[in-house]
Amino acid sequence: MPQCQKLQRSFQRKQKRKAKDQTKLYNTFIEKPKSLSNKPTSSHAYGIGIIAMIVGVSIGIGYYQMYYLPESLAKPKVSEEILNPPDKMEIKMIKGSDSPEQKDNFVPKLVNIQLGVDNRVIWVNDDGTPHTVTPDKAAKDSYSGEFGSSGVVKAGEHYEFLFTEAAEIDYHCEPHPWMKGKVVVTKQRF
Ligand SMILES: [Cu+2]
Repeated sequence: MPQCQKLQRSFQRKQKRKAKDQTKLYNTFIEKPKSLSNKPTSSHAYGIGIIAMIVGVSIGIGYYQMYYLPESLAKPKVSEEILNPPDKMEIKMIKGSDSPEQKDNFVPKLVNIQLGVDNRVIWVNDDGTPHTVTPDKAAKDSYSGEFGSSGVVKAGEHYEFLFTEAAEIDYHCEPHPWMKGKVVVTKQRF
């Protein structure tokens, strides 16, 4: 009989263990939906990521539109009569300008021009040597940009600049610093 009891107890222990294992197994199945229900938190984090990205992109676009675009594209509104003045001013780099002995080079040396009248200025190289039109100190027109020839103006060629605002510019020729001139731009007098 005690043998029988022993067997019974061992059987009961086994049964208990089995039940325990089953609940464990059951719990892992129960756990699964739990871990699935964790998904919303991860998709929540995903959502935050997307929002952060959208905010970042719109800040970028805002910056582009507010600061970058106006810098690069916005040209000031210039009246039609200034964009297409009826007259132009011609300045000649006369023959022999490359000689420091020669008094005249940029002719006329001083020009007074008026916006809406003759604010288009053309430097014509009538000399046999290349020259430049270089401002003594950097000068910029808000519409036309930096003033001055980029590189040399070869013999027979010209440099043109449209002034759209009042300015006073002293300029010279880079290879021949004795060649000097001045442009004074004023608003139209009525
Ligand atoms: Cu020169």
